[in-house]
Amino acid sequence: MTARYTQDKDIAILTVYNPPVNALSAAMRRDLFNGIARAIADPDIIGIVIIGDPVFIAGADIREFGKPATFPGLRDLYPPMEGSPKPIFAAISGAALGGGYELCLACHYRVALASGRVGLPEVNIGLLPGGGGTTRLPRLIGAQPALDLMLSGKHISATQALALGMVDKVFSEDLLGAATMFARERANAGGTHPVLRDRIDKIAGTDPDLFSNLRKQNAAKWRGLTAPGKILDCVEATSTMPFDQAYAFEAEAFDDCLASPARKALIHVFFAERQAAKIEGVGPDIKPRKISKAGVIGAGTMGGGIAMALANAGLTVIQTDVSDEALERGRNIIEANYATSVSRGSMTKQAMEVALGLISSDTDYAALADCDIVIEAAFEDMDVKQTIFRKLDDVLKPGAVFATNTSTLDIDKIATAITRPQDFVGTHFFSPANVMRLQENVRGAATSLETLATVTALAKKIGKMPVLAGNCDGFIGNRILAAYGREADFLLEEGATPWQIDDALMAFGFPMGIYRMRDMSGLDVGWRIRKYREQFRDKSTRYSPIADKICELGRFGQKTKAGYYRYDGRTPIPDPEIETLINQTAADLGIERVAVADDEIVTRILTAMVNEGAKIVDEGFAQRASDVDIVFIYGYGFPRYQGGPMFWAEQRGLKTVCADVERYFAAYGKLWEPAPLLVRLASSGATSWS
Ligand code: 3H9
Repeated sequence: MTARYTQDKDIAILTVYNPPVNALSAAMRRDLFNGIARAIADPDIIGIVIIGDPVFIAGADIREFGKPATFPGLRDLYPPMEGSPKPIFAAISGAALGGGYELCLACHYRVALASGRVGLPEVNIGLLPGGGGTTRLPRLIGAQPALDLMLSGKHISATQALALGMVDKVFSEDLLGAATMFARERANAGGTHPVLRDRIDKIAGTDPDLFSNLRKQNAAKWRGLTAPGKILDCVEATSTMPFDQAYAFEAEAFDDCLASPARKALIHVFFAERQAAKIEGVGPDIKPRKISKAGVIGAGTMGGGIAMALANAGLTVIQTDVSDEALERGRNIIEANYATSVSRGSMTKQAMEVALGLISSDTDYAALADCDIVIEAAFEDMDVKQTIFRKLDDVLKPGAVFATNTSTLDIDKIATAITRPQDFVGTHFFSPANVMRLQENVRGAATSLETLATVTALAKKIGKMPVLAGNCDGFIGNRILAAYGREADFLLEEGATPWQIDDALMAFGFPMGIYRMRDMSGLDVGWRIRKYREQFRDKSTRYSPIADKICELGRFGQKTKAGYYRYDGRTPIPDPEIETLINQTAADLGIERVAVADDEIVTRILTAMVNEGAKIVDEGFAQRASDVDIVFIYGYGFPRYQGGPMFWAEQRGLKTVCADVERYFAAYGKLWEPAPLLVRLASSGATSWS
């Protein structure tokens, strides 16, 4: 039974139970529908309380979208509730989200535990609150605040909801007892009970410009998305039409969202995010170690960002570096970064002071002795890192986690420096580490499951998205980025320009093209790495020298005011000098440059990413294809509404993608060797990676 019916004298109590989050599944809708009908029919009952614990209801069951509808749907359940002759009370503990809060709106009264939360987050999964949310919430709190909630998808606390009028009462304890008492009191008071469909006071006189202004302001932000614009349309309809007409309008708009490609992609991402944190072999028996004190080695940009991310989550942090001067420089940068956040209003002064108070520094490794984890973010050099870990091995307490932020080095080789490799792991953060949400955790040959569970839990604690990678060159993200960059560079030789490639990628939805990104992060670092790696490179494969030639001109990107583009401040300007350099390089290589279409650019780059991603999954360096999607969405700006490269491949058709890979392989050779997993799936007619 997903909605248990009990009675407290004259009050019927419906307790929902559908773990883990009380999603409104077909069974729960049916049980609620029947329970409400039973209570209405029982002459001894004067009021009905609906309660769920520890979550009220997290919304419609997302797994059911796209499947055939079953009666009663949410839109069949709510009108009879609203029309009930006996008052219905929602008693909210934990989250009342989406369809869960819409159920509350169809009740006559809403009460909550102080720890409760409410919200209409459908926009995050490409939908709109289609169970009456867009028609009833504006009637309760007005169009502007309702839009604020529905367009942001944010959850708010019970106290904030009380202030907005979204709940009628907040209790600090014994929700069931308090709600039942409140229900009895209101039911006995007689008279009519408030029904939102009848209210117009909050929507009367809504400024019609509100909608057109929001549409204009957000046009760029909402590119590729259906839901935000439809939410606006629905609230506009609510403000101008009778309830039933607006309710019907909402149903149609919901169906449009449901049918949109973005909805499919965003729901894929929703489940992929939750999968990413799961590690094969880590069950409830493997407990993460407690982390409350962390060390960070290196006070540079990366170390500083990591220290801030840790302190922001309330961890005590000790930073070390080779000298007091280096530590002081690092501290100044951290202070300046926090000051910027305060001046932008994204952090309070008080929160800044707390965070700064948690970060201390010391040049002596002995200060790290009782740290629960130490994250090394020093120079990318094997000897430097091994020396650091050797010293840490001498001082760190038993059970401490040794983590490296390396993005390019073999973590098993680094781990040979310590005597407890089971405690060693990669934690690859992305710059700026206090902002970017990806944390690629890298498993070494000896890393224990407990260590992996610990860094996964740490990522969640500090608000990062953990993804487990294996120890291959570039791990998941940079290995695929290399394939992406490689094909972009070849396209330059074959006829494209940096600005054409950037514009094509941005039209696909990337916030920035690859060349603007390279210019922004600086070209010299990659150049240095390429020079070091030249000794290991397979000389029989194609190599584009364009990036090296640009660096040889002293053009290192934005910081030298010239890279692939030249810069006026931070504005990139296409540079004929670079076009000449590209033309000359192509001529030297004997390549005849011809026009390349924008969609061929996007297809070739994404196909290269997918082929590499499939190899990574097949070789066991990623646990699942959807992890690759999460890495690219969280670490590299892949548009969320496109679902990630592996999802893109599923939508395009694995067979088509495989045929493209084979076509490129025939044309360009070795670097396009088809991924065996892709070939296997395409030839078996599979439509998905799993
Ligand atoms: C909607 O309501 C449409 C209506 O307006 C109109 C209809 C006509 N369904 O996040 P967690 C699973 S749209 C199915 O790790 P937490 C989740 O996949 C809905 N499953 O826990 C995971 O499964 P697994 C609008 C769901 O404590 C498990 O539950 N509502 C749903 O960190 C635990 O989830 C939303 O968008 C669902 N609705 O956070 C709310 N929700 O264990 C979506 C969760 O197999 N949910 N699961 O990996 C959330 O925001 C968070 O889950 C919540 C709990 C805050 C509730």
